[in-house]
Amino acid sequence: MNKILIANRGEIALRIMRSAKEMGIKTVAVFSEADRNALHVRYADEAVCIGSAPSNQSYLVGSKIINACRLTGAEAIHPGYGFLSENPTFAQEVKDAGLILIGPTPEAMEVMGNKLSAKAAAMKYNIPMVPGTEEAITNVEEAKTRAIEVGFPILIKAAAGGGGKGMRIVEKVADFEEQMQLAVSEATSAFGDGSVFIERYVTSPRHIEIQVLGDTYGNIVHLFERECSVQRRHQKVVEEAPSSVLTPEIREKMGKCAVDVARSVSYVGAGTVEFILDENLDFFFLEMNTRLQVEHPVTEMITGLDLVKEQIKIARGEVLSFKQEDLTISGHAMELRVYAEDPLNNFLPDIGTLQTYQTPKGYGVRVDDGFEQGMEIPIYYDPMIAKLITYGKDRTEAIERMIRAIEEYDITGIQTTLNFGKFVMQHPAFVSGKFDTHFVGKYFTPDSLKTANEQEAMIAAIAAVLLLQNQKSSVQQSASAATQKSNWVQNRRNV
Ligand code: MV4
Repeated sequence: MNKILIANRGEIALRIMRSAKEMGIKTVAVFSEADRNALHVRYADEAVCIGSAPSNQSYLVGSKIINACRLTGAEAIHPGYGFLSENPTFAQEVKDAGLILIGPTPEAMEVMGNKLSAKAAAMKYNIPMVPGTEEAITNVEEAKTRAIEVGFPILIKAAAGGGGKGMRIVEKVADFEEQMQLAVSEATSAFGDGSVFIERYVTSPRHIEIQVLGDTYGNIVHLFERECSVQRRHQKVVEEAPSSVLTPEIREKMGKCAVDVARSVSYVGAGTVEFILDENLDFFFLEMNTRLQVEHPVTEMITGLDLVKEQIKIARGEVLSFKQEDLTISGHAMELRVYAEDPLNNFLPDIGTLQTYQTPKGYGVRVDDGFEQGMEIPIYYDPMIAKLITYGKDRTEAIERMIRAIEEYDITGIQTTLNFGKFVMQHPAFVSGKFDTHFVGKYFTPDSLKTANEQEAMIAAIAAVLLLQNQKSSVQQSASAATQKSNWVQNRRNV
């Protein structure tokens, strides 16, 4: 493999190119007209424009990407995450064109792309699953009977859905019919497939996922878990590895289950098996994501592996160079997704120019981003600006380092979720490790950010007064120090 094309943009395109470069592999970028000056275009050895800004005219058009391979002689495609990464039709087209997709087979994507077929495949291995229906239900009366058997509250899920799309919680029998009809029509319009099924609703779960790697010889290992419970409307905000609640025993059991789920579709490449964990620490398989995930860096930090390199080696037909027993967890990693969104305004995307953009540096800090100072955040794509990742000897150090890194990060021109991230890192529930998927809804209001800012301002004011009292001989000087201090607080407000 001498040259690969990266069918993506932003931070993940750069992330992939960096590993390819270290392996001596040439890279080809594709870009839309909105990304002409983007960093991933400059970083690549070659770049091909594949269309106008909207992704359905560029990054989502498989034929344009395959043509760009022909044009440049790239032999393989890395799809990153999002866009075409989990599209079995594209995976098949790549194969048919005589190219290599750095990822799983179209068949594995197809099975795992539907929650019901994913559960059916996993069933062969006795994987724990939430009680519910094993097939799509269409008859409302029959569905209601099953719901009563399963027990309320229940969750109606769209088979074709994913990442929380097309889910409906039903608290009591009386609401069932209406909710089911809504779920079916929602699923039909969103996915062109109205199939829905029922599960008992686990009310306060933690969202824990296991990273797996499989080679083309049937060797499959897991790379431990990532805790992703801090999310807002199914958008993950903070991820960490390892999870603070898993015991070594549960970790081993969950890891084995994840490997079995992967085995059920002869999984090749990097994938993620998603579980929920209830208050009794019982876990249940939910779905499998057949791509490299956004939050993969936390796994890299605690295992010392480069997941992109592993993906490329697997695609080249190499045997995994380690066994399960060779893998251990070392230290703790945190990731904060930095979005161009305003936490004080219901997380509305905030577009504009990065007037100041200075990333944090130093020991244990990693920033995966795709922008630099002076660039504009395009409106056409995901509003994620960067991933701020910290690593420490333990969870406390990773958190302390994250707070330090957030304070060092300097972004002006747009509102970001950095201060929201600091709120999370300082929250007693997060610090103690006692939280679930309801963390944000339960604890966050815009006032929690204002309060933090006001407290900082108050401390600065008290410090200024003390300074004045203690330095009576140089009143003039102290007053100016107080002003400076309050300016400093002012400037920190949006950091
Ligand atoms: C669940 C669940 C509770 N019970 N299934 C969300 C993402 C998708 N992969 C599946 N998800 C969930 N499935 C059962 N049977 C809880 C979630 C869930 C969630 C649900 C509502 C609101 C926020 C959530 C955040 C994470 C997971």
